[in-house]
Amino acid sequence: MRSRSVSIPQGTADASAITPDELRLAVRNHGMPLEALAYDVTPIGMHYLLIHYDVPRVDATSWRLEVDGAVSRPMSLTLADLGARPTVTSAVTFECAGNGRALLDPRPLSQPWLLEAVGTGSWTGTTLAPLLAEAGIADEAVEVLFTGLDRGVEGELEQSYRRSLPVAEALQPDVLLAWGMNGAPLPPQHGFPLRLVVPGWYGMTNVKWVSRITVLDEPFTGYQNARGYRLRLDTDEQGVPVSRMAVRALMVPPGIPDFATRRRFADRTEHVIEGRAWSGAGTIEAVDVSTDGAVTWEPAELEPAADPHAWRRWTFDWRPQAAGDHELCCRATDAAGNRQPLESPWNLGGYANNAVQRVDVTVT
Ligand SMILES: Nc1nc2c(c(=O)[nH]1)N[C@H]1C(S)=C(S)[C@@H](COP(=O)(O)O)O[C@H]1N2
Ligand SMILES: [Mo]
Repeated sequence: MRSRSVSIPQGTADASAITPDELRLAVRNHGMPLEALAYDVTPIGMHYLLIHYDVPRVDATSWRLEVDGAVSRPMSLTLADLGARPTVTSAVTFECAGNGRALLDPRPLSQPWLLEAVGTGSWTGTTLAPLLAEAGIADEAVEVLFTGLDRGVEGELEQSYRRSLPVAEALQPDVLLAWGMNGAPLPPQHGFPLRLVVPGWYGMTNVKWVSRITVLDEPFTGYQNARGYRLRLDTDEQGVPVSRMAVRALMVPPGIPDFATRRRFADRTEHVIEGRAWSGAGTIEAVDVSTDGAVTWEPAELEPAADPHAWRRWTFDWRPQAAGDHELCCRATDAAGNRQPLESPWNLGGYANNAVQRVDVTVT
C-alpha cells in the first residue's frame, strides 16, 4: 500500500488484489471520501455504511420497540411514543472497528476498508437510561441486548444482528435511541426507524433497525459479542472484546488526485492541511504532522472541540521546500496518553488498526 510507483490498473491483478467476495462487500458498504473530513457533520450519503446482511424494509406504522427481559414493566412503544419523550440532538463520530483492515498484512478477509470507514452524524433521539428506568431493571441485570430486524448467516449461524452492552455502559447519559440523522428521519441504510447510538465505541455497537431491547441477567453469548468483534490471533482463542475506538487522526489528502491511482499532486505554494481526530478514551490532546514519512513531527493546530462526542478539527500549514515525492503523516494523542503507533498489532478480524495515515504527494 505504500508503493511510490504510479501504476495504472489494467485488467490484471497480483496476489495482493482483493477477492470477488471482498469486492462485493466493498461496493455495498461504501466509505466516507476523505475530503468529507472537511465537514463538522458528514452529509448523509457521504457517511460510511456497514451492513452485515440486507437493509430491511421496515413499515413504521406496524413497527414497535419491545423492552423486555429482566425488567418489572415490559414495554411496547410506537415511534410516536418515542417521539413524545424528551428529545436530544448530538453529533457523534462513528468508526467501523474494521477501519484500516485492508492495510494489514496478511489482509483478513472481510470488508476491505482502507481508512475511510468513519463519519460524524447529528443524531436526534431520546436518552436510553430513563426508558430503562421506567421499565424497571432488575437488580440481577448484567447486560442489555439490542436486536435489529436484519437477519443473515455468519460463522455458519443464522442470526439477527444483535449486540449486548454492559448495564453500566447502556445507562450512560449520552447513549441514545435515535430516529433522526442530520435533521431528517433515519434513512433506510442507517437504521430506519430507530438505531442505538453509543458515543466512543466502535461502530458495531450502534445497532440499526432496533426492534427489541432485552435486559439480561447473564452475559450474552451470541455471535457478535462472543465470536465476532474479538481481538485474537487464532479462532481457538477467546480473545478480548472490541469496545472503544482507538485514538486516530486522518487528513484530507492535499492537492489533486490522479483518477486511477489516487496519487496526489500538489504545487509549491502553501497548503493548509486539514483533518479530524477522535478517540474513544477521552478528548484529543495533540495532533502531529510529518512531511518526511514519520521521521520528524511538528504539532498541528487544534480547534476547540465542537461537540464532546464528535471528531476535533486540526490544521497544519505546509509549504513544500522542494519538488519531488513527499510522504505526509498525521498522528493523534488523547487525554489518556494514547498515541497512534506507526504499526498496529495484527489480529484475525483486522480490528482497531489505528496506525498513522500516510499520504504520498508529488510536488510539482
Ligand atoms: N442491525 C445492524 N446494526 C448494525 C450493523 C448491522 O449490520 N446490522 N452494522 C454495524 C457496524 S459493523 C457498523 S460499523 C455500524 C455502521 O453504521 P452506519 O452504516 O450507519 O455508518 O452499524 C452497526 N450496526
Ligand atoms: Mo463495523
